[in-house]
Amino acid sequence: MSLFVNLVGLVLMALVVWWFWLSNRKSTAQAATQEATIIVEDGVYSPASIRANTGQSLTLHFDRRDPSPCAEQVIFQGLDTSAFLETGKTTTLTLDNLPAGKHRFTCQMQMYQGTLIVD
Ligand SMILES: [Cu+2]
Repeated sequence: MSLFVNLVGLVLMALVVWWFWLSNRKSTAQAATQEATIIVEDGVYSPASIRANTGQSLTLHFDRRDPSPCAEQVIFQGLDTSAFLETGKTTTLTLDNLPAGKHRFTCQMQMYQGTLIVD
């Protein structure tokens, strides 16, 4: 009887792990891209998360709609890349030969925050 209870417990644990892993995978699943448009407005980048493939290039079009000075620059931490964005215009930025990892991109005051996931 206790063996049966243990088995049921194990199966339930396996189910929980499987369920958690599955739902986790669903929420983080994002297709890798080579080109994306990011709207800069109201203190947020939309989308704020971009996924790309290691070693490939990525072209980003920043559509700045926020006139405040806060939004004027985008900086890719650790990638040595930054750009000035003109209000009401789209600024295109191309990143080549992407290194694997999670790279943050922010405005100069780090109020706008985004993540570039390269894998
Ligand atoms: Cu800012």
